[in-house]
Amino acid sequence: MSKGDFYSVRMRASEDGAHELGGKHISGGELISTYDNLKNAVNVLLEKALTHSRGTPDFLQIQFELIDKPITKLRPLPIGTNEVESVKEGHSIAQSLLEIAGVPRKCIEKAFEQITENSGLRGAILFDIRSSVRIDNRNEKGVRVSRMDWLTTNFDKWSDHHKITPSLRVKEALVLATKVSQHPATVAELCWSDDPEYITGYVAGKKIGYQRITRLKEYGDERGCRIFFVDGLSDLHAYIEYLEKQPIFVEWEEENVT
Ligand code: WAQ
Ligand code: MG
Ligand code: MG
Ligand code: MG
Repeated sequence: MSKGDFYSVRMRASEDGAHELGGKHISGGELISTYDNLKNAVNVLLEKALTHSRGTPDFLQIQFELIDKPITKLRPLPIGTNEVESVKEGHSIAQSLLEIAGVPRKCIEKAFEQITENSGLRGAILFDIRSSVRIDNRNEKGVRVSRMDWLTTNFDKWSDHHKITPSLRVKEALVLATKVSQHPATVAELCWSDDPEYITGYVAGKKIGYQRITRLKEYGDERGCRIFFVDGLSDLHAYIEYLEKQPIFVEWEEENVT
């Protein structure tokens, strides 16, 4: 262990048994930590799982591992907020944004038809925009994006500048969306939480940035959604490798205001 080393720390928690034994997904989390901060990092993830609105976990796993690659820095996607009155209006705006981002109408319709059946996952599904079918072979697991973070001090400056109440949730979502959208094969992302009390979701993409939509599901609904719309995926394995393994730090610079 040397001074400049970073560690990937990951957590998953479920109820009524481990995920692989059919348990209900409660909470997951991933962050990057220095060696000296590991105790705190593990605690942040433990706290997240133990106080979760989806339930009380009876299975929890936290692991850390040394990151053996240089960490790429990315600027956060520009953020926008779309205020809507109803879920119906929210979905309609989400569909328009996906179309602007480059997802064909037919593919958007197909994806929305399958949202309910794909809602119990702990990861994301990959949806091909040409064939309009799900192409990851991860079943009820999905693909979990990992090895990404944003220093709290820098995130707090960003939140302050954008007049957004800082929260772990917004930080995690914008970090993930920034990492995912940066890959050339990603066309867009659609997301809303599986936490019953959180109804704001987003559509993200290179062209449109991170577009929050204030209502994408009803309060109390435990069905979430996370779909990555992808194009030109000749190498699915390399794409998933990027999502799971490429280390990313998001960093905002006040001068280049976005
Ligand atoms: N990698 C892949 N999929 C993930 C990951 C990940 N690291 N984390 C979560 N998911 C999937 C998984 O299927 C979850 O069920 C689903 O996404 C929702 O996750 O106000 O809180 O963490 O700007 O519940 C977006 C809006 C909040 C934030 C999204 O999602 C805002 C949210 P949650
Ligand atoms: Mg419970
Ligand atoms: Mg999350
Ligand atoms: Mg959740």
